[in-house]
Amino acid sequence: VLGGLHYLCRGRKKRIWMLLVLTMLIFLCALLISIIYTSILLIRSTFKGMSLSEKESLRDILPDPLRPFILPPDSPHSSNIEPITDEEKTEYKTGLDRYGFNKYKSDRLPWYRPLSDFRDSQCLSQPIPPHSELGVASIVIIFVNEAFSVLMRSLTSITRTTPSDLLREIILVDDASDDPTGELANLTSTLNKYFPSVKLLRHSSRRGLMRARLTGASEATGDVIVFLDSHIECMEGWLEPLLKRIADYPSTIVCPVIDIISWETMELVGTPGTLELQGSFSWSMDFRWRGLSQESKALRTSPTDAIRSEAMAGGLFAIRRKYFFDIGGYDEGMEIWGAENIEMSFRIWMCGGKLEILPCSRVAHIFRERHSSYSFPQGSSETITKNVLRTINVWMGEYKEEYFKRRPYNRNLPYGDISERLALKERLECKSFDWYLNNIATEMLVPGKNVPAIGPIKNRGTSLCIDSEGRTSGDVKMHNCKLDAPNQYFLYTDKNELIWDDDTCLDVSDYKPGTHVTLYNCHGQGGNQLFEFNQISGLIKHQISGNCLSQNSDQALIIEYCDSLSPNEQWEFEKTYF
Ligand code: LR7
Ligand code: MN
Repeated sequence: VLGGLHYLCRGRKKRIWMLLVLTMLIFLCALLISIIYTSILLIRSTFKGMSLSEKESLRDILPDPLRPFILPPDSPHSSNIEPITDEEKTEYKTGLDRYGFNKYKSDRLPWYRPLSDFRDSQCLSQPIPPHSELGVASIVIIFVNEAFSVLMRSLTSITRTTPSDLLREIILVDDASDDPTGELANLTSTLNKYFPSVKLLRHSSRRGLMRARLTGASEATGDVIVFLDSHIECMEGWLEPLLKRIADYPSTIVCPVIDIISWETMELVGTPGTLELQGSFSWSMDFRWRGLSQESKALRTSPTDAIRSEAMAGGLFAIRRKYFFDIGGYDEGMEIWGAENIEMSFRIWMCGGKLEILPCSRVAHIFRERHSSYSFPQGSSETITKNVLRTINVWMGEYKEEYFKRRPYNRNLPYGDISERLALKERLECKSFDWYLNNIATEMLVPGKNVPAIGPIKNRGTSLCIDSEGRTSGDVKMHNCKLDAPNQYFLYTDKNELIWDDDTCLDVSDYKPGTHVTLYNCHGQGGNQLFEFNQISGLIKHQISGNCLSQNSDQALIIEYCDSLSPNEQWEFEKTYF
């Protein structure tokens, strides 16, 4: 060989060439070996389920035991997301009846799905403080008979979107599910497999959502407790703004914006962009959303700023653990569901705290078709009424009469012993409900404040009264006057609206004399809903048409040419505050 080489490389030039070729050969060999080696590595790791690069990024988002390396199944069990066969249709129907949402579809959706980011773009450029300044959270989720796939999706979305160094623990409280479908039977083993660090506590009998949350809270060890419903999906970056705000203002309850997952499609249908709404309540003690008052608007300069909120929806919020207990936790005399959110809202504001919605934190929630996938052992309206009566008797003082105006038949129902809650109010030196109405819930309709006259509204000609008949649409009728009739309790506001049951307005959309007056959702835009009461003549003029309220022979409320001499156009309010 050497001889041959020597022969080939006889010339000086040839030798140099040969050297070059040899170097190239060696280099090529090395390259080939390294390519083969990396491919073997790649193939081996793909056999383990994922590629190297994927593995690296998963390690980034799943760094500790709360993010078990074995991921829950990500792909649908089945492609049949729409029920087709009779059997599938029955499964769809049973699911909807039992749970109030499309459980059929939920069972076929992956546990994890990325959600579109609805945050304002400015949220993304907010500086994120070092995690060590934020404190750690304990997430408490209570449930009773929750659909298994929905519960798993809630947990998966939390573990995917929550930085592990901000999470102390997830505590699940099973409020004595009797599990009629049997699908929760494997809950413990599934948790052990996919969510080994989730703590599961069980009540042996139903104790209701307030006491279930207290059970979870008393196990929590983090700086902050975050309460969530069991049918939610968190969006990227949801927790950091909540913790940041509490770190800055420790006696604050903060809520994420609640995006809507439709019960029908199970898709996210929340409104993108900035949501300029706050939580509030009606005088019949239902939670509702309300636009921001001028003062609340003035408190904000950027779409990322916190929204001051009169009340909270109740299911999703964060609070410093110590503060939660100091401020009175929940009223243990309340049962199952309802009013605890209003009670806590009053208490927080009146006893020195604050309640806010943070637009950069968003959590989606399944809004059911109808209420509850669980029973109310004492009956649903009895239970909710009891919770409401406890709330108003502890916190509202004389303003509880506004509730009884709307629900007179609930006045004498039993609501148990509230002395402990009254003592709490005393101990915390809480302010009055009057203070709350004047400083926080400033747009609630209050007779004598922004309501100069209240019904029943009596016609001098016929002595009949304007009556909504309990409806929120359709023509308005006249009935015999009754003092305690909620359907005749109309408020004449300082904005010149005639309002029944907080948000139904008298409305006239055709301006000809003889036109029927209808009930219509109050839009606050004036227009067809403005009336002017003249105390002296007794006329109530529909401003835009220039005609006056009257009644026809069919006992319907109509508009007519104004005639101050006609008794049918003269009206008397039950009480005025002019
Ligand atoms: O006896 C019970 N035991 C429970 O553990 C009854 C209920 N629960 C659980 C239940 O499984 C669920 O996880 O409590 C949680 C809340 O019950 P839901 O989902 O039936 O309530 P909701 O979403 O219909 O109602 C809202 O108002 C309630 C008032 O009592 C609670 O405050 C809910 O937490 C609250 N939910 C939200 O705020 C989410 C957004 C809704 C809006 C607007
Ligand atoms: Mn809910």
